[in-house]
Amino acid sequence: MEYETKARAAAPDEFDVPVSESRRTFLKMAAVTGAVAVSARKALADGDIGFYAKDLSDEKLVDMYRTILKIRWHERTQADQMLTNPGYRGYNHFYAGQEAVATGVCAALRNTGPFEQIDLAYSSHRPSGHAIAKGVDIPKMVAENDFRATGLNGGYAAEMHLSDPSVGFIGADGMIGPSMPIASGSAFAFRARGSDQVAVVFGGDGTYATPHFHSTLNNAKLLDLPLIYVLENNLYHQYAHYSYSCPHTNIADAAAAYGIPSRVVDGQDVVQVFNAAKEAVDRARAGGGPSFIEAKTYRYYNHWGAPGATAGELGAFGYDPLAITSFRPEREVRAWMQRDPVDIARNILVNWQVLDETAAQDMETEIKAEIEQAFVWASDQPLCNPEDGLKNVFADGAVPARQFG
Ligand SMILES: Cc1ncc(C[n+]2csc(CCOP(=O)(O)OP(=O)(O)O)c2C)c(N)n1
Ligand SMILES: [Mg+2]
Repeated sequence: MEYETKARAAAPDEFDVPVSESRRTFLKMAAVTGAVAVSARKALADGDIGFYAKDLSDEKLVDMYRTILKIRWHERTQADQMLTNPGYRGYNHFYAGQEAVATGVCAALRNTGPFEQIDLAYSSHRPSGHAIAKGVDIPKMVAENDFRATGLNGGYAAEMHLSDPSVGFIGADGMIGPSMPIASGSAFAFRARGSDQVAVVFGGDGTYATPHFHSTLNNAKLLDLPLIYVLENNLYHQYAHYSYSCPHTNIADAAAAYGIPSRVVDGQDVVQVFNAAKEAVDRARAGGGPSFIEAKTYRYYNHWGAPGATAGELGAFGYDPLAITSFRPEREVRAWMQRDPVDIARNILVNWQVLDETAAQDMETEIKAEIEQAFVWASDQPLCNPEDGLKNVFADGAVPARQFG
């Protein structure tokens, strides 16, 4: 079939893994009979986007599902801590509901190896999902978010300044916009050095209204940078619908003004996100310049923290005391929760005979326990010293001038 030839021709060695004959036959038959998962059909129907996920090994697919579960249980466990443990200092801009975006994008990146070879991800003020998907050490991240000295960044960064260069997670950013030009700086360095690395930047629908959005896209195209802008459109910035600050229904339409190819994907479906990310990564590595991906998604909690949430339950409903009014209808939250990224990923893997329901359930139980253990470990760790707060802000001594070379 046409799409299969295309996908195979474009698949580099790292993804061109042997697929068991039975699953390959199953996928072919499923595609022919139309019985393939709805998401996969939609990805094909969307145009010429490659159906790359079908070429992934079972291990890689299961790994993606596990990543989604890790992000989900990190969010839920932390929300419960915030709701029930008065001694807990941590906070978060929760990512629950958006897990398939970070997972699908980072699954298409090179996340292990020497720093000079791995791809870099720049995050936003909502970083925990991006960090987990890029491969940070979860217990250390949990400790960091609670200002513990043994945390990822010594307890001085916490949620909005998390970073872990060892896995190419360059960092969260509390400001809306600046991470885009900084990420394009990395992409520029890759080009200047002749490296095939790729820089990805995650930003929300709110970034459209910043100057950084427009200048970054313009320069990325003019310089043909290996930059992928992943715009997570979760409909709201803080408490305002994105239509208040953006004239486009699909923000991806704005990329065309800068001559950048774009895709709009269902951000609840990890397969669709992966397919789009893989296409963009291939383009960037081959010197084809930047790409823009808009993932339609939704956050289950309120903008910040856990107001409106109940311990033990997923999501926050109704009035957010930090907002002036109830900014989104409860029915909208519940409708999006019907298209849950965890359920969608599990159903695809079960449909593809990669996992059965029991194995999927066991996996979830195991990951939930792992995350709980991470919080228990972190709660025993020493706190950082407030008097050392300015350490690591300025370099010690003189810094020699350096030219690119
Ligand atoms: C330059 C700047 N202006 C305002 C803020 C306050 N602020 C924090 S998050 C946010 C909304 C971001 O919305 P969006 O980009 O859609 O991301 P989401 O929170 O939906 O993930 C704003 C305005 C900020 N952090 N930085
Ligand atoms: Mg938003």
